[in-house]
Amino acid sequence: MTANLPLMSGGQLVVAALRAHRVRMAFSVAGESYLEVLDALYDAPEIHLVTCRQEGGAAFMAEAYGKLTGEPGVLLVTRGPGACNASIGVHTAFQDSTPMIVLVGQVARHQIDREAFQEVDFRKMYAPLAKWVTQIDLAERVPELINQAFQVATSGRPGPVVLALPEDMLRDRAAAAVVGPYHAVHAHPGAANLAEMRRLVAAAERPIMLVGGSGWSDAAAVDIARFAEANQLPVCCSFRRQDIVDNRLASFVGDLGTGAAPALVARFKAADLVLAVGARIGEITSQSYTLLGVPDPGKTLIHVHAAAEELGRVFRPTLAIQSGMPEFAAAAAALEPILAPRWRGWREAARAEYEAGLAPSSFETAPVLDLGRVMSWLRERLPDDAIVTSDAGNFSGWPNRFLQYRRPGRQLGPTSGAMGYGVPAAVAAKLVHPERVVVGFCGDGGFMMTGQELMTALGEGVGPIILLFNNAMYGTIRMHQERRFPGRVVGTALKNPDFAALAAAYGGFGAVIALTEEFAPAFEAALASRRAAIIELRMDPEIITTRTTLSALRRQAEAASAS
Ligand SMILES: Cc1ncc(C[n+]2csc(CCOP(=O)(O)OP(=O)(O)O)c2C)c(N)n1
Ligand SMILES: [Mg+2]
Repeated sequence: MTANLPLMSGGQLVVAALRAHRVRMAFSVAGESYLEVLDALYDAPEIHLVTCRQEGGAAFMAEAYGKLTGEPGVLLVTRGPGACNASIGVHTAFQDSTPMIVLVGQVARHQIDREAFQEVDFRKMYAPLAKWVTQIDLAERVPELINQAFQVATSGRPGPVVLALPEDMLRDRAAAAVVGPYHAVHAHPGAANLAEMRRLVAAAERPIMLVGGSGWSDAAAVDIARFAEANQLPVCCSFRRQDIVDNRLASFVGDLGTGAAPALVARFKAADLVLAVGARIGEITSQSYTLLGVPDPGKTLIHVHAAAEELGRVFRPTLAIQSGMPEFAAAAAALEPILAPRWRGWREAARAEYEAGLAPSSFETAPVLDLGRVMSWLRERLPDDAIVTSDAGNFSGWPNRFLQYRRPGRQLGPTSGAMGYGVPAAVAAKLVHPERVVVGFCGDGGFMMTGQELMTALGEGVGPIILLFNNAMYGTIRMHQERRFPGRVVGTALKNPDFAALAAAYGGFGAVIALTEEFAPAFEAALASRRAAIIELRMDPEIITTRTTLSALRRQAEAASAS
């Protein structure tokens, strides 16, 4: 079978397999452990190799690539140190159900288990962080195992797959047939499932849909919205999955993230039926498992998920449907709508609450930089296909509450809550779609974790715009401190560099704004510069969330401890 095949090195076989699986872009920090792969990439100009500055940033870029395109993000890193740095992005891909392929250099096979230079047993290290980990010990098995990696990463519930590549295996030569491209495998909903779902929904008084998770194509997003609209069902979305249903539709009623609107939380609790599609209904979305009982949800739960293992894992559903999102959404859109549903008023009230929440909250002292007004301006200004990325932190409440997401625009945020995501994700998004507006939201804390990847954007000639919310603190943790230990601030205050000067030092565009009316011109100038940009928003540090202040939290905590 291999008689007519050319002899190739293990490294060449790796790159041939990536080509066969139609990989167009890969993110890397170089290492001597995988020189053969790098050298083979020299001869594969159709794979755009992005040279990053730290593996954590590179891994976030690969994760964001996977989230954005639905195709696995490919990451190349060196053994111990590279793999350790990369682990935050692998964990994020795991929690966020994002397809990803991680190629890690490894020590030579005959040195394994001596604790050779930078040696790590990746099967052990990545066991709880990845969907699958293996080591390719024979060059002739490279095509087989890379094919398996792509299948596993993309099928069912997507996730990261780690492949360790011993350096001497990469030098071995073998003749092996390269296979590809992969075909992701997803279940379809059965006719009986759909009929039962329709029957349960029709019997409800106060139903609510929850959409979330990964695997949503633009077409699936359109289909699920069509189903919701046809049946007048209110739809909310899970944490950082706000781009599945067009937020401007009458069906959309808000998001169940960290800053979920209290009215939506109350409404979800009052619902008698939940139709959860794609969401795992994790800790954040379920508001620390308070929205549904565990394991008995206490109401009718129809749970649709791509992975059989997720169904009945935490909540025991009335009806479980294993299905991919496009497959389910198309089938749901084709169902006969439920006519004159009883819940029309319920849906309208939920929508009215969501719309009321778009009006900025008022604070005791009106801030000179009114972030609610800034976000309202941005909501109107951003094109339909804009890509918004987000880091983790309290500042993310501003875009989450006030922007309106829709396809083909996207929201790319770490449901893992990993700080450092915002900049690398914006760089990756701009590399994939250089023609689109890409805006990355970061706090001052998160920015300083991976902000150097802005240089990667400048090196590549692409210009994401970073909105840096500077409150000179790890604000989220300060908020928790004020609630639990009022007035006792420790470990959360930050001294920061001059961010606009930092942007300029990289060769990018930098601006600082302190007043509401300065934002629009700064944003337009950043766009016009076409360079990677930082717009620092000098926040009033008192304003700790979109709804409350630090002093108010402290007063509440002190009053609670006094009573
Ligand atoms: C990598 C990582 N480290 C630590 C945390 C814990 N953490 C969550 S939010 C936060 C502070 C975020 O600060 P900043 O980026 O300035 O945003 P802010 O909350 O001030 O808006 C921290 C330390 C985390 N989520 N991720
Ligand atoms: Mg901060």
